[in-house]
Amino acid sequence: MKLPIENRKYSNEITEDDDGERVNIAGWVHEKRDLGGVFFLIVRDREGFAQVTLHKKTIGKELFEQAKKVPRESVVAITGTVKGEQKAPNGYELIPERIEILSEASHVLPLDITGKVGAELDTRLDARFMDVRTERTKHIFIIRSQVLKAIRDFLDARGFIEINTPKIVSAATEGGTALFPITYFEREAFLNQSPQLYKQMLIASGLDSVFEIAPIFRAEEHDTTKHLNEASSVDVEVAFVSDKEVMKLLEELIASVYSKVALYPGISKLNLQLEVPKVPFRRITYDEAIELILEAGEQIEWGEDLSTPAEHILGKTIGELYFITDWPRAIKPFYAQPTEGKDTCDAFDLMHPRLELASGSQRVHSYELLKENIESKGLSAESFEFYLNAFRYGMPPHAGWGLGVERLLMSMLEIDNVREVVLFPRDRRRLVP
Ligand code: AMO
Repeated sequence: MKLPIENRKYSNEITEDDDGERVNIAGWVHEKRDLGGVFFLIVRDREGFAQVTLHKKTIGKELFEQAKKVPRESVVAITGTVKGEQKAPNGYELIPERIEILSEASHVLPLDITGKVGAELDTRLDARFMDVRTERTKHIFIIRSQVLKAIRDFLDARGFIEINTPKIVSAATEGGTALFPITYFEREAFLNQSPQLYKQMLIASGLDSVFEIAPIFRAEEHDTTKHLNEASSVDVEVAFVSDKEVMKLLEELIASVYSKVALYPGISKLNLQLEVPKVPFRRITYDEAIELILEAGEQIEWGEDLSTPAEHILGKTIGELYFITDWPRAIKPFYAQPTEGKDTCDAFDLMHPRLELASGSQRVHSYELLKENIESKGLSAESFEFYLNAFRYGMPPHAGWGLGVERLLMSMLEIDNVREVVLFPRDRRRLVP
């Protein structure tokens, strides 16, 4: 067989109307069925399944034996003639004249692809290349690709410019969550926790509305179903607007992504009825959130961050996507704009009833205030000089947010563990594959 395989067709590109045509297909041997006089090979490709039918009487002995022997999950290329067959997938079967084994699979497979035998998530992640061959996992990653495209299309239509900022950095941005130190020649450097400082500096560049979709690294020690050590974040920063405008942008983006994904036929493979959330989402203040949590009998003091049980109480009470606004200054980063005359700031979190999806804020754009805020958090203004400089020569007021791609996907697809929506997740124990 010459490569590339000439005029290769996906299984769903062939129909009963092609009856009598000679076609080439290629894929994995999904199943073998032996009915004595007839032997079926079910070949799988990205788009579905094709049934290859071998009648013992009419097909050459050599071909018949070859088909029987090929191990499941081997990669084959098949040339054959299409025959309309209502009982077969896509309404046709293929009568082969040539079966070429391009790669023979070992007999004992690490996973069952047909879905008849379930496997633990760890086993699936260890053999991820194979796990993606299963229908459910494949559709999760096709949807992930569609979500990213929907986000880019949405922001592009609103005049945003896509940026790329460094992932090897010299300073922390998100305080509380720890950094991964790396050796950078003679100096210490870190993997970036967020493109926060860079996206803000680009507001001083005049690019006006910018976004980035890129990895963020968090040295989270805890092993939970919603934390990764390497996650993907959609970061947005907009000049000359307030937190209110970027909250509106965020809810409209979420609704737009849901409505795009809802049209995807593969959604049925996940047994989902996707409901597009209505905008505007509900907004509650941090104070109101505290009241609801206390009313439900959970302990919390004003000024504390919300624990997971507290988030769940709110989620149960509210039951849909919502924003929490007006956070205490002390638990939000130095770049959030303080609310005048109060100990709160103009920051918000976007919450799904199960977990936090995004955070954002109006940013401090005054050089003096920013410097003061950095110092009041116990950080050295000197190590932020490269960032502070951008505030000294003309910095527009601005606002923005960061949205976790995996959090959005897992909540939208009703998936319990965040690792399911990352091809090769990184957590405390997992560094390979
Ligand atoms: P924050 O730290 O809240 O804000 O992060 C933004 C969003 O990123 C996602 N996220 C994570 N997802 C999986 N695993 C993790 N360990 C993890 N950490 C964060 C969450 C979270 O809501 N600079 C600000 C954003 C801004 O103000 O523009 C920031 O990074 O969905």
